[in-house]
Amino acid sequence: MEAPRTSVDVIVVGAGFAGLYMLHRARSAGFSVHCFEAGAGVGGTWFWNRYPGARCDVPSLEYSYEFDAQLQQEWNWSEKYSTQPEILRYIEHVAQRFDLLRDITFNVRVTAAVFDEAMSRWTVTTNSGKVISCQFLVMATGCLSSPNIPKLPREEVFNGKVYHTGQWPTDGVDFTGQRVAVIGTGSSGVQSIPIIARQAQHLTVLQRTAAYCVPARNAPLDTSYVQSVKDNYKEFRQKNRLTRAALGGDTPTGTTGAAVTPEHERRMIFEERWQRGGLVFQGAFNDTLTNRESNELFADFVREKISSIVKNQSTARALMPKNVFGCKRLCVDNGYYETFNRENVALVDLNEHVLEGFTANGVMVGSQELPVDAVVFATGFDAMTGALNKISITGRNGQTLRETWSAGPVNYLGLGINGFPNLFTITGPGSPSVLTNMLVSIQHHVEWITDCLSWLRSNQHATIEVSPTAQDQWVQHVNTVADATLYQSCSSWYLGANVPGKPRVFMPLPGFPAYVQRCADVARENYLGFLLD
Ligand code: N01
Repeated sequence: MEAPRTSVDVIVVGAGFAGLYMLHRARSAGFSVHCFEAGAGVGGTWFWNRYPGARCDVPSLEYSYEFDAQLQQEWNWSEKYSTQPEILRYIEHVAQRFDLLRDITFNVRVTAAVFDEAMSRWTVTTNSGKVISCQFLVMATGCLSSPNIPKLPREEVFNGKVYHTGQWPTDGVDFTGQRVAVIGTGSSGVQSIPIIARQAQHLTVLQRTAAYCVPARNAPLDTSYVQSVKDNYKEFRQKNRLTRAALGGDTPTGTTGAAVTPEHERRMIFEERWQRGGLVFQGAFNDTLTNRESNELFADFVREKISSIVKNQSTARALMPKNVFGCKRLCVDNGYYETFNRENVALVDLNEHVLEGFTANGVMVGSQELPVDAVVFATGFDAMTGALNKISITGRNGQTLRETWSAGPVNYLGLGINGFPNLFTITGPGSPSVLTNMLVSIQHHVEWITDCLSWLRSNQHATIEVSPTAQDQWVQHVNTVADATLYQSCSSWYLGANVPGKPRVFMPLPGFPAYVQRCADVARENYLGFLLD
């Protein structure tokens, strides 16, 4: 890496999938760019989340960049769902192939950014004391990158080891012969629990909310299938982009639940998707998240499956989710429910037994000591706003982002915020982001932002800023779309409800195709809703 200059056109914060592509795209468009990354390497989510069993729940052939035809033809994924090490190898390969490393500073965290109104530039400060100025600041800080670690009393007295899935040690952890407790049963817990169970002497799963899990049916990729996708990669990607979640275009969403009345037909549809595996299960009907009756059909089917897989029926009942199906992100598992048939695995329902804190030898649960050698927090993230709010960002008139978002995030298109000129957020709240295949949303945002920067340059505008009216209307629009769904019905990280004290606001926007159309219209109408200087 060359030493960063003191002034560049664009600073990108974060070197995950979003930051790397932003760096590549903006540099290719002729801007000088520098990227800061807190980790020691590229990869973002895939750099930090090295927990046992970490893999993507979007199929490998979809969870990859499409901007370079040769790259997508040459790269070969080994499994239907890629593991974390394989995805990390891919992203490292991309960084090298496009010569990105020379413009990235690693092991440095951006701590502050202040907009200088006289100069129309951002001054960015890092924890290494570096101060650098830029015209445009692009936050590629990730939606799930700020770990949520509950403060349990007396952690300091615990003699064992404590881990968080999102901050896993680079060298891995060997649980052989150990008694382990995993707290949390979202995607990270569901993926790591089967692997830890196979390694540890004993595993106790501490569950607060039971998750809906669908089998992944992971397998090595069939070469003739891969070739058929590669032969028509453009059409394959396009089909995916036209779905609500920008994924699974080969498995179209069904009709409404009510349209399929005979029970045996419904069961056939569910069973077929259950056997196929993966997130497309959710698309068996098209009103899963808008119609309670339809939703209950899904919920009942999964509960029945749990009852048939888990031998101990009391454990099976505790594993059966009670909330609305899909209002927390669906988990895609590899033998999760089966793990509870193992002799060395126990489930504790935290609704019945309160998790009181640590002791020297373990944790106190329901007034009883559970002796363990290691505790794994699979407790998720301060999603979507957490990483941005960690940085002190000051826009016009001394206005800070933390204050602006104190009642929940507000912005326009999930891309820009009133009072913060020339600041862009990739896959920010208010955009489909986490409700989609992230790679598709990331590429869409990076390309939209780069086109915008080029347009500003060609039209000699120094700044672009969201108008207050456009922002108000957009926030209203996101709320209206979310209110028409069942997403508000449970305490998910989509709502910030997993983090104590965080405002309860539904952050992402459902529906990718309509959103893409809106972004294109805005750009075509000379960035309608933005103020230009
Ligand atoms: O986090 P989560 P995650 N005491 O928030 C529990 C993506 N991802 O890291 O539901 C006890 O989903 C919490 O309970 P509750 C994916 O988008 C993708 O698993 O709040 N328990 C919950 O059970 C995913 O959705 C992949 O009641 C506490 C769990 O911890 C997102 O990241 C893999 C607690 C947290 O679940 C986040 O997933 C991994 C407390 N104080 C992640 N606080 C794939 O691609 C929280 N919990 C497959």
